[in-house]
Amino acid sequence: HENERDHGVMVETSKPEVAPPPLYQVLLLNDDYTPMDFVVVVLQQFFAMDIEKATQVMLHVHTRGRGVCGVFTREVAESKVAQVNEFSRINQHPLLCTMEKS
Ligand code: NFA
Repeated sequence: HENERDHGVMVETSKPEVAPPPLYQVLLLNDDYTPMDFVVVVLQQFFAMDIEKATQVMLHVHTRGRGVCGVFTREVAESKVAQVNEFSRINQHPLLCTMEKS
């Protein structure tokens, strides 16, 4: 009876540790038609950037052709890409959002 006091609450476990999930960069691609102000709104609304960071990233995409908006797990990255592309289509802009393994 001295040895029957285990209440079964596991306080801590040890190895093997779980692997971290693969990460994906979400990118915006430049085009000749999407207004700069619209790209800034996308970066603020979908990637939680303030206006200064959003403007900086927009200008990077504009001058370099593409740029990273954020790095996420696959499901979150897929959701960002789908939401941004739908928002661009609804507003009749050709802006493209894509993702690649980081
Ligand atoms: N190149 C677009 C313009 O001159 C602006 C833009 C920036 C578009 C970043 C797409 C991405 N209006």
